Amino acid sequence: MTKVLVTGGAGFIGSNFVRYALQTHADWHVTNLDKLTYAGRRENLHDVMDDPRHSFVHGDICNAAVAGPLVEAADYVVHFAAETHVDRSIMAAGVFLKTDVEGSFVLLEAARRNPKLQRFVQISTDEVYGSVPEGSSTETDELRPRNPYAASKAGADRLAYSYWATHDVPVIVTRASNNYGPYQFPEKIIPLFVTNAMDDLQVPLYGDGGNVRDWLHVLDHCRALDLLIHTGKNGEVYNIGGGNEVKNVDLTHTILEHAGKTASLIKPVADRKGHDRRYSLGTAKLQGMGWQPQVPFDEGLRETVAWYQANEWWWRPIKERDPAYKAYIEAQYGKR
Ligand code: NAD
Ligand code: TDX
Repeated sequence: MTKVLVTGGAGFIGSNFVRYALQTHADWHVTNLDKLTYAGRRENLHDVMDDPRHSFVHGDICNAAVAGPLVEAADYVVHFAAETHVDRSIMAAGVFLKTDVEGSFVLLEAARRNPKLQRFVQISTDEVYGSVPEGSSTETDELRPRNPYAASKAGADRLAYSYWATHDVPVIVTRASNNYGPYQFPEKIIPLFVTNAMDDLQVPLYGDGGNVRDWLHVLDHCRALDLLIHTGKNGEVYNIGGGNEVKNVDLTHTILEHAGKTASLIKPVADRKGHDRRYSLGTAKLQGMGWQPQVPFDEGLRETVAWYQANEWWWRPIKERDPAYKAYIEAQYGKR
């Protein structure tokens, strides 16, 4: 059995990756280390919790006593665990530095002690490039993060690289664009807007709605990671972009259409502080290795909207019964 340690595997992308990995690789045993923060939920793993090839460990990547032995036992580490929401990093950045930077440091230190480790995948993000007015970011571009989340991720991205350059830890760094799909926490634009629309609540569009994000289906992300784990080159950075650059205002109209609602639900609200105008990833490097995104955005978005419509059991408890979620929504958007 190949021993794979996934961190943050109870979150959005991590849980999709765990499911994908168990289905795709019969010879993988996945250990899933997750702190179960507000964003990490056992519900995300409901169909794989009892799989004998999946072991869930409830723990913190910052805790070396817990995380260290798991890293030391692994053949591959796929490190997703992070604080991930830009708006929360604008409200309070401390936990972003703690988890995203220090947590990565704890894992990398342990990786130094594991001579049989074959791959340490540092999951970074397109946000490390900062706002891109024109053209597309390539892997060698300067990093210009512009919000505390992005800066924390950039710190971890370069720290991971340094452990390859200095200590020969078999690190690859991946920078993906905005993911969408099932099990995304309803603070991010797509699940927030879909679930609000279903309840005829307004959808708060920041600024003029002209900001552009490049949408990547979460399963296309998983497939790219799988390819990179097997054929990537240590010390290298890989962009993973969906090639679907869409303005937020256009995305919002499409979501409302799919949800069977009208544009009257759109509520223009104050802009996000330091709001990056555009992200755009050049993906020639990954495409040269044989990867192409397989999910057309129209289809993927329609299916994703349908998933939230069909899975109210998954999101209603968060939106209706979690006091921390309600407090966050009020702090971010004001009282309804
Ligand atoms: P998420 O917020 O849905 O999940 C994060 C997970 O990490 C949760 O399960 C949470 O409990 C866990 N976690 C947080 N702190 C932890 C800690 N100290 N110890 C152990 N577990 C901890 O995030 P996501 O959207 O799935 O993102 C996963 C990764 O992908 C992150 O590293 C993020 O920066 C990166 N990324 C995300 C996107 C995107 O569009 N969502 C795009 C590019 C990169
Ligand atoms: O209520 C909202 N209204 C709105 O207009 C929210 C939540 C967002 N937006 C805008 C801001 C962004 O331009 O929508 C766009 C997408 O916002 P988010 O879903 O918060 O994602 P973003 O800030 O682009 O960051 C995401 O992609 C990169 C993930 O959250 C990060 O973890 C990832 O690294």
